[in-house]
Amino acid sequence: MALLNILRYPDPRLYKRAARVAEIDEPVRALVRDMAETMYAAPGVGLAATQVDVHKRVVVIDASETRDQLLVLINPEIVAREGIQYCEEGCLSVPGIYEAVERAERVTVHALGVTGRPFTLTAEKLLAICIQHEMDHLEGKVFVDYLSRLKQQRIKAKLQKQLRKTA
Ligand code: GNR
Ligand code: NI
Repeated sequence: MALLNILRYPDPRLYKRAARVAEIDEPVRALVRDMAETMYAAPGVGLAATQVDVHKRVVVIDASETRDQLLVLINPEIVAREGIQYCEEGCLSVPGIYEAVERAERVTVHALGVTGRPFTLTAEKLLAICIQHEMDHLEGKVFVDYLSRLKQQRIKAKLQKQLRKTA
């Protein structure tokens, strides 16, 4: 097991589109294990492979309060969306920034689990938000991209300042 390095906004690698997983082999299973470990350690509610510079359609999520409900989504597709909700979102790639984003209230997602078994899940509340947030990462999209250009500039400046302090 290993903790993976999480890319930080505005790293250009966060803008790469992830490719579908052709086969769930041992390297993919190892990636899932390392991503789960990295998400729990962060701690975060979800993590997309894009954030650890692996451009494959792999997501891990745990939106439970007890942190024992790991959800693995490989090649996820949203097949239905309904309603609107707003949430103050954060992102492990954009540390310390929280901004309201509009999302669908309910989504139905079709994906493969880590064993390769296909499943369909309908989610709402935080889980629905997280599924949409992680699937955006796979498309090379970060929640900051939904904000005004002024806010995007301010966030970039703030993160650059943080980076200089820790360098
Ligand atoms: O840990 C996370 N919390 C969170 C809170 C509100 C909306 C979305 C998220 S996802 C985020 C982890 C992350 O960056 N996943 O890509
Ligand atoms: Ni994120």
